Amino acid sequence: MKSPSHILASTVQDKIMSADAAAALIPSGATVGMSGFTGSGYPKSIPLALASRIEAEHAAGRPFKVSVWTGASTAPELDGALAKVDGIELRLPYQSDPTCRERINAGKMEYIDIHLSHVAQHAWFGFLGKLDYAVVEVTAIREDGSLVPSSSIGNNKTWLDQAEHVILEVNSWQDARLEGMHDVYYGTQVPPHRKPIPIVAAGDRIGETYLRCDPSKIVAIVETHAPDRNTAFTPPDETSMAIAQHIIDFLGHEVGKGRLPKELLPLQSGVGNVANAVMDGLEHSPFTGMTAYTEVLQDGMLKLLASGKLSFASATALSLSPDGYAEFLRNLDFYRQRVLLRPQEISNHPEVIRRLGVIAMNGLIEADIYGNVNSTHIGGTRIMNGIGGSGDFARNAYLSFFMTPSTAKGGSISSIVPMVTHVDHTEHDVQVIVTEQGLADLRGLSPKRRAKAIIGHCAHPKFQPALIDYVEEAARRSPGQHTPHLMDEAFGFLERRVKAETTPAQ
Ligand code: 0RQ
Repeated sequence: MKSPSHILASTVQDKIMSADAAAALIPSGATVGMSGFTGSGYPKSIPLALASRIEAEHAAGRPFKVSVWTGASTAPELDGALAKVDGIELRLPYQSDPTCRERINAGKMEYIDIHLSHVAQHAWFGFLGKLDYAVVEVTAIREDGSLVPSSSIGNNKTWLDQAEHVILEVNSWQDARLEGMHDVYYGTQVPPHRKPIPIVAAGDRIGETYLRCDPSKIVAIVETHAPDRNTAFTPPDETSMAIAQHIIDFLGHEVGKGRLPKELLPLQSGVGNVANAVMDGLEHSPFTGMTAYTEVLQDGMLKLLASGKLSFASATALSLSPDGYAEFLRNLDFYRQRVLLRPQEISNHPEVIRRLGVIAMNGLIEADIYGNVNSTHIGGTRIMNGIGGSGDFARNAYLSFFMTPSTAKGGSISSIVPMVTHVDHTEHDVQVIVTEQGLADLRGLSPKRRAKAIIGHCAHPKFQPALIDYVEEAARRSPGQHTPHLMDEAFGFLERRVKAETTPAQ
């Protein structure tokens, strides 16, 4: 049989098979470490084949589930397909798939929401149990058996190291010119043998270009030709542009005060439209020579690279729109000089984030008047996505921003509340909160002063009176006056108060 050009190692040729045959190797109850990070570099055909198999098993009355570990969110062909057939016993870490979300919130799927930088080390420490299979997308298998990573690296290094068996998807859709854009660091050790991670600038290369894989562990290789999810961003609206402008003005203010250099410090930007809008806003800002040390490279950052405003971006995944990806491929030789993809344990490493002095910018669902942030839960019980890398960056950043529109659901819900219904980022990790209304700089403020700043600058005018009322009432009745609260009213107060204000008297 003629060797396809992207599978060059002669030792593994006999492992090439169909996705159905590869999926048939995975037994019910297995734990599978899959590649994939924010819609890129995930296996495209094996999860679908596995989902069909699970569906057939269920139709025959036989239970069949697997546990799935990934880098972060994937796509309908992986999370969506497996969740739809009730094939996932347990899922970790970050996901954003609607079917997964529905199954998790219905109590039909276990989900562990874990800091992205923790996943690999928890696997090495043995905290998560045994990894049976790695299913990893790669761009090519080289003659010496080393693997050219694809459009994300995520936890692939760890899955390939830790899994008992390895299944590779070699995706010829991924551009061969991705080769050389990766930096896979093999120096991480388990305590007490750890050494410093030698990154002192966003663009530092410290590792290897390829992933290693013990060929004796490879049980199947499947060839695919399928695109990444690559969803389009909505163009920045008035609200996200206002949030972006507040952040840019504040950064300018910090440069003026001498607390930031004029090219700023390495940027981290979360996922989603608001984060993308901030990058868009930076395009029209006075800052030049910026760098990024982040997880995902979205369209906004690509534009900054193209214009030269951003000189380098380190990430673990590309997360581009179809247009963004087309631009990336058109000018790949340019971007190759300016983009590096690393394992997520390095892109999100607390030590490196602290050393570089990253400026972190992440979204939130609700923030309370004292600066605690909920990024993950609706109403305290229903998961939206997960904490992702926001905690890795927020706690260790030089400056940590959290941003959101001041209201949700068509203006009916305030994003600023007396007490968050779930805490992801404590008041100790949150330095600046931004809404379209304004920006609250919480640095150096005690709790009561924070409340004043957050309500005054960030809350929507419609909800300000109720929040002020809460604070005043808490100042009268709270047993402790460090962080005054009315425990019996904290969650219901705002709703009741606003309802009373808007319901006409009988
Ligand atoms: O739901 O679409 O059903 O209406 O939450 O909200 O406003 O579209 O905002 O897409 O920027 O996401 C925090 C979820 C924000 C995201 C979060 C509802 C709202 C909508 C989404 P609908 P928006 P965004 C690095 C960083 C955690 C992970 C992270 C996130 C939906 O930023 O997942 O930061 N962050 N990772 O209607 C009820 C409220 C609400 C609310 C919003 N107060 N009450 N519903 N919603 N606020 C990247 C990685 O780690 C990979």
